[in-house]
Amino acid sequence: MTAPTLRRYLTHNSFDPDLVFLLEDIASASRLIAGLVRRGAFEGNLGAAGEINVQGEAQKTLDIMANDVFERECANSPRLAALVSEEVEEVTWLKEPQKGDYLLYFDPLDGSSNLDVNLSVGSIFSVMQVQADGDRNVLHNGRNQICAGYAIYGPSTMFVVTKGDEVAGFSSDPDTGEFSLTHPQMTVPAETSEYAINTSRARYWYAPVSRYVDEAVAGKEGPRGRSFNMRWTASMVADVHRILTRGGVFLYPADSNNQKTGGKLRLMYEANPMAMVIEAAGGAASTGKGAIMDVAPTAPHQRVPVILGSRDEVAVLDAYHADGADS
Ligand code: P6P
Repeated sequence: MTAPTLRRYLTHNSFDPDLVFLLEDIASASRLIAGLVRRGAFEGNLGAAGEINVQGEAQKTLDIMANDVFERECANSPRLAALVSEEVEEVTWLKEPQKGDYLLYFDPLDGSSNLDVNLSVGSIFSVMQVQADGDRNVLHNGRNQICAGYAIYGPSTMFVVTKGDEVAGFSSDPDTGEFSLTHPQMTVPAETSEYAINTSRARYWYAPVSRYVDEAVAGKEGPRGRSFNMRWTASMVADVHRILTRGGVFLYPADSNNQKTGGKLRLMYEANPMAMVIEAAGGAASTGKGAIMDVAPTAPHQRVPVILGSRDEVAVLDAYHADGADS
């Protein structure tokens, strides 16, 4: 029995037909971006674009190219009303919004600082719907996502998608590009002894995060009574994919150096979609003060604290946040 293709899986798992078209367009964009990343060095595209994006970050040439690929591949998707891209300040309206039309939020190339050192990067996407004819509001909380997922451009290219009930992982055949189901029903183990955080920011951490990391470093002799491992790839997609595959907890928390923004990662096209994937896989996704998907958005590019992964470890961090002062 050959593994089902992405289209067969989507059509056999009650994805709305127009949503199947959109997800296939996103998968096509991912396939093309994988090629751009793979050929980056040959085509001289690994460097900076010389522009600063709405995030105040130096754009890589491939950031802009990946964004253009998403726009081109998805622009004609039936019922797609708007695009919200990390790389574009304004919302791009493709049609007059009608109730039920799709809203696509995406980070076209996440972790692009890893490109010139040949480490895994990815694309992240989230889909919600227009709530009423003519409604141009794109600020809906994460519980309204009808599906979400990511592509990871690593040793293999994978496409991971959920509509909230289960998480399916598809691998791209290097010869044909076809995505086939290789990781059905991906689940996050509830327990873990592996955490991911940028420890160079330790001096900025608030007490709950410092306490968690100190106890993990203390290992068997410490209050947790066991050894922990640490991984940090500076590519959210790669860290989340590892956690989805073998468990772990990922932290990009609020700290005294990101007080103004409340975190680094963006709610609409990084935190929300990854939270939907992780929760659908049995994990948890928190800001430290509540579930990420319960955050009421106030701006398309707003940032939030992110603590996600194995349910039991996120619960420990939530408990420490409930105890500890955040200042
Ligand atoms: P830092 C990549 O720029 C990104 O948005 C995420 O993919 C990643 O988890 C994080 O930022 C890395 O941030 O501060 O460690 O470079």
